[in-house]
Amino acid sequence: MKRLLALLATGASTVGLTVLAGPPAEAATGCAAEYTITNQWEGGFQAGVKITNLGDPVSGWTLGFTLPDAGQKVVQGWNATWSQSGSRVTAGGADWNRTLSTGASADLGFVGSFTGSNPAPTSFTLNGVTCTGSVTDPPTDPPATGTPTAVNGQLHVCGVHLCNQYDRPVQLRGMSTHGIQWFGPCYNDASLDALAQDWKSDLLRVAMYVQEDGYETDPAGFTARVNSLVDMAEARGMYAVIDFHTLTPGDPNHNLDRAKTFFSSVAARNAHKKNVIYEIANEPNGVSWAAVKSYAEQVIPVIRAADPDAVVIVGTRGWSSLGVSDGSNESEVVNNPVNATNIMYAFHFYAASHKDAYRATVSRAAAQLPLFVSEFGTVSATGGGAVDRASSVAWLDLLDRLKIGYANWTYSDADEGSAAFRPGTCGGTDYSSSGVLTESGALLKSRISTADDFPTS
Ligand code: IDC
Repeated sequence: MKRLLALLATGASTVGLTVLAGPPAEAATGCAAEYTITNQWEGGFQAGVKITNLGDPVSGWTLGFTLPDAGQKVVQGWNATWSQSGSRVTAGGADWNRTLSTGASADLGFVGSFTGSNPAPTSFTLNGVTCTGSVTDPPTDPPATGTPTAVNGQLHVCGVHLCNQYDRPVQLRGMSTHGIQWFGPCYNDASLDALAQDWKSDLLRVAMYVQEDGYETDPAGFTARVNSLVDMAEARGMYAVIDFHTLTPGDPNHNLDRAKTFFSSVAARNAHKKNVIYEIANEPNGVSWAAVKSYAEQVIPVIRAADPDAVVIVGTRGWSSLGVSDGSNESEVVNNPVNATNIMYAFHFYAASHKDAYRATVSRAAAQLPLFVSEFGTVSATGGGAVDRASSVAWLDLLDRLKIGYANWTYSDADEGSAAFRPGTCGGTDYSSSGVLTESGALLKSRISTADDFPTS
């Protein structure tokens, strides 16, 4: 699948539909549609449609458009219920995107076939009203002074929150890479531009696996790659979470020497930067909290010696569940915290697997411990399966309310439900159009790209 799409990823074109007249003054209806061909190959193509509601809020919608050539057919679509009758295509809003407030957008996509030519669709309608609106050009890039790092500067922990240079709590919202040993091609200038500018992401988490063909196979090479991603995030005003992605084996002490070597190097190299956060152990598992704490108390001083003021995130027992996935809870940390300052504790969840009991834990623990959700998925803990929309939204609402920062697994085109991009995306150059997003990607982009409200005094 991946290879096929990569081969076919040529000839992308964009057709923005902009029509002159607005809706009649008395009618509170209106819409704009943007159509993008993401990939095209002999007889087939993949396209995205972004619809924007320019009228009053709607609680349900049907998009219509006409495929001008008789040979054009929608084969399979996503993020809506698709059908075609003759040349007219209809897409009905799905459960999760059928409510559109004024100015809100939905990203849909489909794979189509064609026999002759493949012209852009015409006659877009939303709930029967012709889409005559034009979406104002995307806002110009925020000035350098307005990026997340420019506004917030060096971060530190204050009470249970992450605070900015004005000593005020901030919530950072962003994305995690997949394993950089596998998905290196996904992290380049174009994809990080999209992350910073289109997604308005505050952070990039750099997941450097230690095992599974990761760091242990080439320490110098992986250290260099991490540093270059830190620089790329910095250049775009994003924070970088350097994730020492221990997973199997679950005892971080197995990698203690490697951690000391790695962190002494990256901390010295990046000490003068303001955008770096260190995450010292992704997901301890099959190991006691005491063992994790002992590991943390040996690795943190190594970081502090080189980079005294950076925030450090400590993984927790039971795959960073604060112990819950091992039958425990946050009290083991509250009663026996890591002996260090300026640290946060990791909490990870996968929305289809971890629900109310885990949310209750976070609600309780957030009053006592500085928490950072350095990884979560919208799907099951396998990283695959369907997006659990209701649980994901409940989680994101909770994190927003508690001002807990997060990074979503993954900003990649892995062939699994947690990936933000459709397979094959990283073989091309388009990371921005609707057509490249998965359901999970569309959800996260819509959540992360809303305006930040970083306090500046
Ligand atoms: C998964 C990837 C999958 C890969 C596997 C390898 O999604 O493609 O084959 O790792 O170990 C985690 C881990 C994270 C997992 C993810 C999904 O931090 O490495 O990624 N997950 O299983 N914790 C809970 C879920």
